[in-house]
Amino acid sequence: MARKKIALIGGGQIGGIMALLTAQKQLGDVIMLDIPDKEGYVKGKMLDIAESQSAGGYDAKIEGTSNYADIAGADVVIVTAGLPRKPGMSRDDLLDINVKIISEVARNVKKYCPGAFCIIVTNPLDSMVHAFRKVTGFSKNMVCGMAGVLDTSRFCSFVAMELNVSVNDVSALVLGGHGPTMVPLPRLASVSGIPISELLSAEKIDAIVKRTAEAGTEIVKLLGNGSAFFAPATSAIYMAESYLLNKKRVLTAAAYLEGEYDINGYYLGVPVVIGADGVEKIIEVKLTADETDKLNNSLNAVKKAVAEVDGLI
Ligand code: A3D
Repeated sequence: MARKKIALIGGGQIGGIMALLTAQKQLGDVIMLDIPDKEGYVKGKMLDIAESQSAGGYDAKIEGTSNYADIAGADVVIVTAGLPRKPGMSRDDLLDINVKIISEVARNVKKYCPGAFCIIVTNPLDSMVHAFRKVTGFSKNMVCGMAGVLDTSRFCSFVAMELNVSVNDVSALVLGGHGPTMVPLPRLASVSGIPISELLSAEKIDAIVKRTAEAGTEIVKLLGNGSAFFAPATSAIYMAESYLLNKKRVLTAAAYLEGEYDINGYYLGVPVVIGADGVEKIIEVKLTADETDKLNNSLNAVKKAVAEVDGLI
């Protein structure tokens, strides 16, 4: 059986970690693509990972390129091509430049790997997924965005840190667009089945909700240059793994809504099942009136960005 092929478009911080994780998890062969100016850089980066394999005990073909023909036939495409934030920037400040990059990437993915499951990571996330699908015309189950896995993972980490318990016992759900309007749902968060409201005060929970919504900005400030990459890379590979191994994990992704949550024609973070058919199902959680208001507020922010994108492509 031929090994699966994973194409990573964008060979920067997130791309590098994703390549290493893909190799270590033995998900398939990796081809990393970046712009011609960075061809040597990505070739070197991938050769470095290839040379780690004997010592690391994993085995795959790992290569860098700037030639789109080399991604032909990829089973999964993960896109991080574009600019990351600098301190003081919002994700929406990246829209003008990143929409051009995403459009070019989308045209090439459509040409060379029309059957791929595509996970977009480039910010501003929800509108970039919209742009990618608009240009490719791929079916909605094969195009989604990574943000909810990361936002949920951050929420779970903060709960675990506060309670001094294993993060593996914390379960949570964060909906909405990937930005300050995201909607963590503390009502549904638990530690081994125990609602967090039984373990933490309302003030503490409120602080965790706020920290989650600002978690990306917290890292941007601390790093001083660029944005988070370990957790985003891990989150995107979590999604790719669920597709490649038909795991049917229930996770939050930016998925295309056609009536679910009373939303039509937009990508937004909602719980989905990812398996061999891509986004196989969107799960509709019954929300309270307050949660619905917050989700609609988040949708309005996404709508604004999507309108801008539609004016540009
Ligand atoms: P960075 O390390 O700068 O890597 C981006 C790479 O994209 C660079 O190597 C560029 O050369 C490359 N690139 C630029 N233009 C093109 C092009 N036309 N074709 C191919 N490659 C190109 O950034 P990063 O890896 O830290 O972040 C990548 C993106 O992910 C940024 O837009 C971030 O804002 C975004 N991001 C999203 C999340 C989410 O949760 C959604 C989290 C963190 C970062």
